[in-house]
Amino acid sequence: NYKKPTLIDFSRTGDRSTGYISIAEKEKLPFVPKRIYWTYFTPEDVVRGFHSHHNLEQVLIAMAGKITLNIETNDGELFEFILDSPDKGVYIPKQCWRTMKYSHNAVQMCIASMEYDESDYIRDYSLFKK
Ligand code: T46
Repeated sequence: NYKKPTLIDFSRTGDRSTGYISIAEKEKLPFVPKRIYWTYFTPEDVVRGFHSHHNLEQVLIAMAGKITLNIETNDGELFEFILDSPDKGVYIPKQCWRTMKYSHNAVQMCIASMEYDESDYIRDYSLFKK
């Protein structure tokens, strides 16, 4: 049951005078989280990612700044997402090649469906294409 990358709208509560809150409740997430990690201070000339996952599913959120996320699915479909609002996330299904670029102030939070397992990574693009 193959799924497509999709934008998730977490929505926000509040207003400019009080500030905002967004919540990742289970109704909004396509899986039950097992791990959360975050990346930050990525230089603007660095591209991260360059891998796919056998089984891992994730949701990426730009908690601050801007992330440009490019995804190639396992049937060759290409997606680009600009994440620049902390009330939005992108669901990345399993078996998608991804690259990410960041603004200097970007803080990326990743909600992951599995614990870290290096053997779940496909880091060779030619193997991903097979
Ligand atoms: C992904 C994108 C969006 C760990 O030891 N534990 C962890 O949970 C993670 C995520 C990473 N690591 C180690 C593995 C590497 O030695 O941290 C180092 C950097 O990881 P990587 O080169 O995979 O970093 P990114 O930013 O290219 O990819 C990460 C995730 O690994 C990946 O699953 O989809 O963020």
